[in-house]
Amino acid sequence: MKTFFNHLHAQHQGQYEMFRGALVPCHEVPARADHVLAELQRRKLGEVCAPQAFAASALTAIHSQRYLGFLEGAWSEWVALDPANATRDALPSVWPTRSFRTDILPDNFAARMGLFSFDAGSPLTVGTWVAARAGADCALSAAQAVAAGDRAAFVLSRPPGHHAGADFFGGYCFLNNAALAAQHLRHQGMKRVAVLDVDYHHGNGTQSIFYDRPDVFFASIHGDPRTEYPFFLGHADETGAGAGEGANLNLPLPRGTDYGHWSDALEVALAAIDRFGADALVVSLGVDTFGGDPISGFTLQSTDYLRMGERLARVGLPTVLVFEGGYAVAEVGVNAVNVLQAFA
Ligand code: OKP
Ligand code: ZN
Repeated sequence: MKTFFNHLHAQHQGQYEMFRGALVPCHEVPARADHVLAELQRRKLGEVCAPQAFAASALTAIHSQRYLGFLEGAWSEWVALDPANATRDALPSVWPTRSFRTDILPDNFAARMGLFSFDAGSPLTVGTWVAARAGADCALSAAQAVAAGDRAAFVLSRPPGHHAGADFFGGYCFLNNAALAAQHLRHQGMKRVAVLDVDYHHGNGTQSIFYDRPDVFFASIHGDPRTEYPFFLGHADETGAGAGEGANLNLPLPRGTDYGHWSDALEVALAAIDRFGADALVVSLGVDTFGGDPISGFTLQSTDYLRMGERLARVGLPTVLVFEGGYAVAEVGVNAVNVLQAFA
């Protein structure tokens, strides 16, 4: 299995995120991807490939033009406000909630940060655009390889993507790599694509992007949003809208869930994907379901990721696996690569 990787991921290096009234060090750090890469190389699993450079049209297939324009220019705007900002991360602090207008783009930079985001935990830094753009190229390149006949490909990118919507960032995510891969598979002729999100957190961005579409099925197994981030989406009664009715499946589980119960939900998701009749599969592969994860609540063990990979391979579909969460930094390489090794 090829891995698509670009060292530019490390250009996105947030310093702090807002947590309980304080700025605390970021969980989403460059070392995460470096550990996965090192473990892949240690086990000599497949070839590590640089991505192709895709045109902007591949991004506008998923994200709005005004959001992409904002993201690309955000750092220069931030520094133009005050040269001292060059040493600080940009974080939003004001949002247009219910009753506010989002159709008029404010001139004020802080206002636009809020318009295009949903939390204060996702710092925008000098290298955010470059890293996210290179990550998107990794996702598109993996989809390209799979559309051309590869059995599977792995996207080793950061920042992660599944919380990012058509026109917003949040949850450490800026460009939705899984959605870009799914859309590219569609563009390359796959008629029906399923996205399976196994990250601990509900993939609200991916769900919202495909919610009214009948050609992309979204299934997610995650911590119950009543108690877990991102809180405001991911309930079991969200089944799709309009032409997409029936093409969305959420399987929220309580904190403390172990692999035995988690894998029961996986069987439910895979049966639904089978009924949908997908031609290809995109897996949002977060390994923050690990018992040692510092921000999550399931109790999967490292060997469970071998069982997960083996089961995903048995689906038998051409598959793009996209790296998402996983914040137990010392274990993230072993856990992610266990999935890949068992899959292969
Ligand atoms: C991103 B991905 C923890 C607050 C939660 C956001 C979590 C984003 C997870 N102190 N912050 O789904 O792994
Ligand atoms: Zn997560």
